[in-house]
Amino acid sequence: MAEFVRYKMFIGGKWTDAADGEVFESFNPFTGKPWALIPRGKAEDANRAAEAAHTAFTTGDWPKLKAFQRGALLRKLADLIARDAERIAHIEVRDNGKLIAEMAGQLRYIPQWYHYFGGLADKIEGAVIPTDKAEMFNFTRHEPLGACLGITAWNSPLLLLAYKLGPALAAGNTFICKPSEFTSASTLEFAKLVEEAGFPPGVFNVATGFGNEIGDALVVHPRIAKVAFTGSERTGTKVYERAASQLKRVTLELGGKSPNIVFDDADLDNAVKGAISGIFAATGQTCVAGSRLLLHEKIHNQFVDRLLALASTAKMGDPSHMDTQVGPVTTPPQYEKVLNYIEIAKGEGATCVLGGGRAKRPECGDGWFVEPTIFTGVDNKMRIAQEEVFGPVLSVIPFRDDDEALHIANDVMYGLAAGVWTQNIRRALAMSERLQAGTVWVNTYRAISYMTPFGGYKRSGLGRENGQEAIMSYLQTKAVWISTATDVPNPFVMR
Ligand code: TXE
Repeated sequence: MAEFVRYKMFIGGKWTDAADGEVFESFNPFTGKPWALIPRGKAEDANRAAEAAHTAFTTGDWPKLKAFQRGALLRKLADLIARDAERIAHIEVRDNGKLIAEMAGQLRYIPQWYHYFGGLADKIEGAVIPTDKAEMFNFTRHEPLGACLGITAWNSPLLLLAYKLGPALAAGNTFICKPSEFTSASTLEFAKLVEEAGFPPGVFNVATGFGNEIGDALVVHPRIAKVAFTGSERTGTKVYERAASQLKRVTLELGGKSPNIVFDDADLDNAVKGAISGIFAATGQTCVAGSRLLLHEKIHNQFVDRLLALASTAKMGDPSHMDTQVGPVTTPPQYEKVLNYIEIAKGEGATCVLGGGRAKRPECGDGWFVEPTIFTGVDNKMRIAQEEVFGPVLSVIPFRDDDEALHIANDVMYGLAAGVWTQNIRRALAMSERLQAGTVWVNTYRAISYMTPFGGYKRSGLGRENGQEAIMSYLQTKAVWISTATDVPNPFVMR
């Protein structure tokens, strides 16, 4: 039997097994074989993690640190991530099936989150209120919330963690990450760097296991002050309900069914590349996937021809090869789900013009590969146009004019992102104003930065991650009133 890497959880600064010793296997999506064992934490482990994070928040060195010292620790962590970027990128490729070409770039970029939020740590300023009351000094302080929980999805574990952990720690909170049970390894590797950076024990914890076991136990744990979640709309709704039962703060980054709209005045060469990167990059497993391609009727046919010409050359295979362009689907349930949606689309009468099933190419081995798939003749009412597939499956929908494009684009329950391809600045501005989405890209797609707010309209989520705004969702405001009067006025009336 092959050697397994056996991981431990990171709780209260210690590496530990689950209380009952149970483990589960983590699989390599390219080989379809297990390679690592991960502790299967449950309620008792959730309790240990929540208590450790709470203790670190209330006692010990962390609450004593000055804001600039928290910032310095975050910057040190950033440098360690940069140092180990390549090693961790390879672990993610093995555990997740993501392309090394994408992961190497992502791991080199992630340190910026910790530099940026490290820099913000000592810029959290309250205000002095020019109060209307005589002999009174009134000011506000922004204080951390306590132990925060980050629940991450499998598609980009360390990037999604950076969105949450950077602002949480900069604001002075402590943190528990519950990574997806499909891809826990990179977060556990990351925890080694947090330890090396010298954060006090319990400031950052990783609690591994299944969502309905340790995940739910953490969400409802009384020590947890806030839940920041990335994942499906369905689970996000459940987490929101469970957290609401204890009035916890919640931010949610959920799915999307993002429109990528190409007008007849667009630079078509660039738009074709934008359409491809919108749906086939990361094997379509991104929340911002441009899974609905809206094409103006005048350019529809020639655009589809160009799209097919480029998409059919996509190189599939081993994600650890730098020149691979489409890797495997990350999990077996996701693999089945994507294949099922392809059948649904066929059943709904959409025309499959590329792919349309499992990839049986020799270079795909035993991996969970789906052929890059394109459907034309899609009506926006079809399930393939309304539901998140989260795979390399594109729905092409024609439109006649700007109003119709806008109507189709907004006619879904989601509102995470949208792309617009046009050379007309008036049209670009009008569309970016009227599209119901948290991000609008014009003549580009999938641009994301630590300094730009990110989040969803409608059922794509609640709150924003990244940018200066993000830090406020990890803070609460306290108003302080100090009387400078020498005696207390009439105690029976409000001051
Ligand atoms: O996600 P879940 P899954 C979509 C995608 C995919 C579907 C299901 O369409 O097919 O979601 O994927 C934790 N209490 N996206 O099952 O269930 C879970 O352990 C607390 C889109 O992986 O949303 C994991 O850590 N936590 C998405 C995290 O929630 C719970 C990215 C996400 O799991 C829990 C991923 C519970 N009761 C999937 N149940 C995007 N839009 O980026 C689960 N979890």
